[in-house]
Amino acid sequence: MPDALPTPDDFSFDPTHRSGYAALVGPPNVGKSTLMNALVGRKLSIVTAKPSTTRHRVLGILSGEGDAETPPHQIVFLDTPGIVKPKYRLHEAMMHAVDFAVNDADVLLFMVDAAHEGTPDTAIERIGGRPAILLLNKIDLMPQEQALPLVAKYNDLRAFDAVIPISAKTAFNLDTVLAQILERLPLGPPYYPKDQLSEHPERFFVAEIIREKVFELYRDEIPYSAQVNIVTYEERPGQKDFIDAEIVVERDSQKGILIGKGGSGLKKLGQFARRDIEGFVGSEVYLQLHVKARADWRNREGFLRSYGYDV
Ligand SMILES: Nc1nc2c(ncn2[C@@H]2O[C@H](COP(=O)(O)OP(=O)(O)OP(=O)(O)O)[C@@H](O)[C@H]2O)c(=O)[nH]1
Ligand SMILES: [Mg+2]
Repeated sequence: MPDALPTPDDFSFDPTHRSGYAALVGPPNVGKSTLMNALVGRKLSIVTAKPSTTRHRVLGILSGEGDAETPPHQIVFLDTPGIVKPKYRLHEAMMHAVDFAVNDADVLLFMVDAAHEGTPDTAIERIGGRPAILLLNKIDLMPQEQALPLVAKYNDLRAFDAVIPISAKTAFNLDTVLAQILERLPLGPPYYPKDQLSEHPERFFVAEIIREKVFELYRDEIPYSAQVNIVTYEERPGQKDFIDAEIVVERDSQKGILIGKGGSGLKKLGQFARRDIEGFVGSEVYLQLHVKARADWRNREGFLRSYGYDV
């Protein structure tokens, strides 16, 4: 006799438990990744002051046991790249990531920058009958008397189930965001163990941290021409983990700028990246960086695929 098969009871869950996907969608640089990190309570998705930082669908999981006001829940957030008109195959792949997230979503969270209002037509087109919440972010930058009419204006569109002014940065109104999501999330069991925060492998986060530093330390086209691949990630018992990462750029001239005089640029990049990687993985690491030029990789399907993009 094999071991007893699990009884249905082993799969039973609290019938008041709510679970589902909440996709964060909107223009570049409005604060989507900042919000997901704030809600999940861990920096899972990189954030920079430059637009088009996020390139993938980044998953962040928020689980709660519930209390008098809140049901037990698991919200799986899908952070997405800012919506752009594709200029490169890379952009097309990024927009696929947005579409996949939107398709999977039980609740859509559209975000705009409150100070740069635009008609969220691209948002409204994508709702498709599902619950949709509009978040007016960066409200901390705006006097209150300007914020209230803005909320009224978006409510008048009657396209969204709720319009919430928030600040992802100062955590203003995030409790309202959670309450509004939970109200619209289907009943169901958790999809992931309740202590899990994401599902990407460690090497994904490490590559993203290095890319964040490229965005912070370099200007113009360099951040946009750069791709980070983890070549080796070796856990070494009793020693620091060994990470070998390659940074791919598009031209030899960019390679030169990235490396800097006598390697000073790459050294600084490595120091900043290593500090954050160690904070993320919780132990010391040995980080080795090198740079390669791959002409026009942003338009080349083979490269994009091997770098993990959905083309
Ligand atoms: N003042 C203020 N700044 C914010 C707020 N939320 C985000 N930011 C800043 O806005 C910039 C962009 O934030 P991100 O979270 O990277 O924006 P995003 O929408 O994920 O951007 P993409 O990934 O490029 O689409 C960063 O400099 C953030 O610090 C906010 O509520 N208030
Ligand atoms: Mg982002």
